[in-house]
Amino acid sequence: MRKVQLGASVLELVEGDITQQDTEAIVNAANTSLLGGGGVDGAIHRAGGPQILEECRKIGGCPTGEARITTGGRLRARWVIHTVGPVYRDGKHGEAELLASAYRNSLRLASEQGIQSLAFPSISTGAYGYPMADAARIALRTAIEYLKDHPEVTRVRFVLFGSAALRAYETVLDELLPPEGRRPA
Ligand code: AR6
Repeated sequence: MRKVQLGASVLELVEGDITQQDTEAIVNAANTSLLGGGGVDGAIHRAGGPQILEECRKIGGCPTGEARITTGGRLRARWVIHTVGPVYRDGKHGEAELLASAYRNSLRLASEQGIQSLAFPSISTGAYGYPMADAARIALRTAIEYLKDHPEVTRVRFVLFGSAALRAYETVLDELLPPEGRRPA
């Protein structure tokens, strides 16, 4: 668990289940069809109920690196931001830029919709095979950069599945923002 203050905003790392978060929005690690799948995607549709899928059908898909929004159905979160991370091949097929875009476009959508708090899973690090430490670096760097210029987003939480994932994100955060000189939230 880590909590750091970045200007007017808070960045949090927690271990847990994305479907249980009380942020205004949660982010789904979807695929380009937006029609559901396993992992985070399956868990969100199961917990949120059929309304989310119905809205996704109307949207009609989402290219890799972009993001779309639906309501949260029965979830605690009012909104679900669906984004599509890259399938990891060898790191030489634009994966890093696409993963950064997935985070950035999700954050932009939150700003546009007046959503102040959102929770991300670790996009692309399950079925899509992105190495955890590399993905954590991109996720955290992109969120920190965004929050510098966007005080309207007051809370970004990364919800990591399992203690190994949490540790990977904590290690990267400590590299990017060394604890000495950091302002505790
Ligand atoms: N809460 C938080 N994190 C979770 C949860 C959960 N409930 N369940 C799994 N994780 P994945 P991807 C972690 O596979 O790699 C789907 O079929 C998991 O340990 O959900 O972007 C979609 O439809 C991993 O670290 O997403 C796509 O086809 C991370 O979340 C494809 O998988 C992401 O794992 C997307 O693959």
